[in-house]
Amino acid sequence: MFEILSDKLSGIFRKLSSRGRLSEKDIDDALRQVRLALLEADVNFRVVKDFTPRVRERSIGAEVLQSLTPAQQIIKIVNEELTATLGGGESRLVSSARPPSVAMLVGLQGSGKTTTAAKLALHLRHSGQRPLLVAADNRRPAAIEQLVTLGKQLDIPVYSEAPSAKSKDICAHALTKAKELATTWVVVDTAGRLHIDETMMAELAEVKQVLKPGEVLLVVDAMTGQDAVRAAEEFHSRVGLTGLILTKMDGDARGGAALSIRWVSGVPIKFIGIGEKVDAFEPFHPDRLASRILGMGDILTFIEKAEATFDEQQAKQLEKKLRTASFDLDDFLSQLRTVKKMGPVAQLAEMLPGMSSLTRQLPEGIEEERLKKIEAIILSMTPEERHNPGIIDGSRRHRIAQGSGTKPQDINQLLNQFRQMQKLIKMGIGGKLPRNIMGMFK
Ligand SMILES: Nc1nc2c(ncn2[C@@H]2O[C@H](COP(=O)(O)OP(=O)(O)OP(=O)(O)O)[C@@H](O)[C@H]2O)c(=O)[nH]1
Ligand SMILES: [Mg+2]
Repeated sequence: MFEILSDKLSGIFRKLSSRGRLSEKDIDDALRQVRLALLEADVNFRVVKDFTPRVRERSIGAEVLQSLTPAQQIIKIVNEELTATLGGGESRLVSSARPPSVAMLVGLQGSGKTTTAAKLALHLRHSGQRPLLVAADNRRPAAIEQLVTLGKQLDIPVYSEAPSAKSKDICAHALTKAKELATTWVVVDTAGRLHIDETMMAELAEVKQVLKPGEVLLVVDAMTGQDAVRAAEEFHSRVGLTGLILTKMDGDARGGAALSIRWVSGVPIKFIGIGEKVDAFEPFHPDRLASRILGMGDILTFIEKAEATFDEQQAKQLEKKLRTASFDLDDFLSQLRTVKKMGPVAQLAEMLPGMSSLTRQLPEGIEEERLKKIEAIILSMTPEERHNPGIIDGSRRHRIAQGSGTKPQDINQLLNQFRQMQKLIKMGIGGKLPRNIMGMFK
């Protein structure tokens, strides 16, 4: 998601930064292109109509910072306004003073409610809470089964009843159960419909009255574009929402819905779903998404993930190496191994500056097979070669190929890839403009 928009915006800003002083016309030209890029990315026209004038006004106005070039100032403004459009700061779950806190998940059919209920419960448990899942979707027996199975997998209790039971009764009983089990959170999965209709809304209102939830979260499929935005407006006016969870943010939609939904509905995005697995779920950070879209990568999220996977010191070292772009093939290997531990290469690489364009060049299925080959090749090199791949000549290449059971072309390919990665990282972090940007948003 966001690749095309991100590429377009980086292109616009690169052109802008090649100029010294910027005239009003330069700014207007650039903003016209930004406007087009946003519209092409399916951003809601109301958002676009509001966004560019905001940026223009601040850009033309005398917001002069001595340390920045004019182009950098505009990028800074675009970044800030994009962050504001996405909601400004992080919007956390609100827990109630008297446990259990209740989160009721609502949404259209197939938006990801059941999966998200499990993801949210797991997230809560990771933050030290004791969640109870409730299967209040009695429209399909399979829905109950789906949640029960997920609960078993995660070892999180699920409250369910026979499909004949009424949703509001299930919910009332679930609250009693929660008290019995002394759980701190109750996460309720409700039934979805293909379309928003009266019966659905009436049912949700009934369930809401029983649960008195502190959080009513609309689960929306980010792949459905402006339909998702309309659903958010509608649900908010009919049921009253406290937050949004955008799912399928790992998809290849243009991302306009994700960019517009907060601004149009006025409801904060609290979490995003980024894959089918139960841990593919994170709190939403507007500032990080904004800088990711502007092609600055997302060092922060990356470091957070790295920290969760190994210890802080290792993560710091990795960050330093990435920042100074001084990493060699040994680091490349250990990074690939880490990436393997942390999740799909593509997903992670998107968070690194300049890396998303690299992963797009990689063939599908790089994960397992390629990683094994790369590992074998690097392990067949001497420490000196790993540190300084420049010394690898024809005869060394031959030796490494034999040692790793690969062909000399494979070695070349790897070295090219490695050099390209170094270059991209330099451009992304070590390069003049982006480095300033990184410093600017620290
Ligand atoms: N790629 C991706 N798939 C997701 C994500 N969240 C949910 N899905 C998939 O979306 C499909 C529908 O998910 P469900 O959780 O069953 O959706 P639901 O809203 O409960 O559906 P109904 O109960 O039928 O209304 C499943 O195949 C999920 O694996 C996500 O963040 N990324
Ligand atoms: Mg469901």
